[in-house]
Amino acid sequence: MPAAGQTLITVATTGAETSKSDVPALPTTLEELVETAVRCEAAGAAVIHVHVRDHEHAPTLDLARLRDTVDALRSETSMVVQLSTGGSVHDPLENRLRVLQAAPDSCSLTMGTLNFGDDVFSNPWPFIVDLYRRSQEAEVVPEFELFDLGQGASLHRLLAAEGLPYGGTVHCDLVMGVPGGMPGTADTLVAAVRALPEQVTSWSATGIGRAALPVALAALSCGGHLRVGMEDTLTLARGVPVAHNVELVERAGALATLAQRPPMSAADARVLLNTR
Ligand code: KMH
Ligand code: ZN
Repeated sequence: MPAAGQTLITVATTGAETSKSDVPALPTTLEELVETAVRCEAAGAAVIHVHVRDHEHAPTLDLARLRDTVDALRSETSMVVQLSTGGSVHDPLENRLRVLQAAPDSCSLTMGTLNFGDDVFSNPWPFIVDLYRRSQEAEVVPEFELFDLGQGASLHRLLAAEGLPYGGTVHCDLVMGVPGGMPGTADTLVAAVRALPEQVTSWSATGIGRAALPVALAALSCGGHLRVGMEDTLTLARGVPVAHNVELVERAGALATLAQRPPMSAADARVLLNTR
């Protein structure tokens, strides 16, 4: 079993929102993604949250690319491979359901619709239930993404109606600071953690942009785990761009170590999340 005093670090390397032309350091090719994964695992990341890009660096849910990505990450790292089912705000729901066919270890599963900057990130209830049932059938461990307090209430409803996920553990990630979602403050984090269903066995938190550090520090103080990466944060400080995802993982690892909860290995993350 992973020691209780260890921190799961997830790296969300790429996302779907930032363009390669704006941020050339964003890993968008398979080679860049694998290089990033190897360095981030060595720096303490145990889970990789993956969005795939096409040959023009645009977000895609192409199944062959997803499969190739899962295969490459499995062969070059030991990390838990988590595919995004959120995709981009423009992806049709049916394409997002198909992500499970790429057989990742884990998938993200967002617990409600929200304004997402100037866009809408659509997650209607029937889609959530459909995706959840498919994750149970496909034996893929979901990570429940909660962008606001109401989505925590929806998780209560889902677990009560549909039972536990594949593997029997329940892991959530609080995504804080999206314009349209809950703010990235310590007060909000404490309220969100208090409102989690009793079935939750572990949780992490993510602060978008400027919320990255306050959320990481609050999460560590409350016994939570961390998600960091260029999907969520493109600067280390005002005017200091992130040159490589590993910088964010190293910073998270240093904070966790300072808090006397050093990063856990990928093997321990597999036990914590009960992935295959
Ligand atoms: N790209 C956002 C619309 C997830 O990966 O599941 C959704 C997102 C969440 O990134
Ligand atoms: Zn994502």
